[in-house]
Amino acid sequence: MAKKISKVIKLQEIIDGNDGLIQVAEVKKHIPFNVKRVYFISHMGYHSIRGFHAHKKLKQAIFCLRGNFEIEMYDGKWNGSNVLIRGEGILIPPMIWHVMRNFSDDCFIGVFASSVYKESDYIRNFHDFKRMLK
Ligand code: T46
Repeated sequence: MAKKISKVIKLQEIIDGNDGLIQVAEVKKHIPFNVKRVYFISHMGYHSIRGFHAHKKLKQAIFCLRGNFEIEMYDGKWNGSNVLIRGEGILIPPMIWHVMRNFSDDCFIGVFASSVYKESDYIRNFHDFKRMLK
């Protein structure tokens, strides 16, 4: 079986009776880098595909805050897929091709990133990515 690039991590969840849910991510405890950017992804359709790229230097922690979705990662070989449900996340180190799909209708994703947005950090072509891995 392929060695997993990153294991599933869990947010701290505080279920506050009938008054709601608190989901907590702390740097060092849940996220092993300093966070420079936070963004949220929502309103996907079941057939949406996101990701489909790698980053040269960016580190990210991707959390499913509501619903569920599937993520696949490639670091020279495909490492199987992880279905993330509410409260679960995964760390994406640099130079990992990742693809996110099969989003539930209510899926809501929160991403913590180690850098501000830089298009120059993206590798969006899979053949270029495979060449750069060598
Ligand atoms: C990743 C996965 C998990 C910005 O202008 N600023 C931003 O901070 C972001 C995240 C995106 N954008 C623009 C860039 C593109 O024109 O929004 C457009 C779509 O971005 P992207 O192709 O990166 O979207 P995703 O959902 O495929 O990827 C995002 C992250 O960008 C990416 O780093 O790993 O989520």
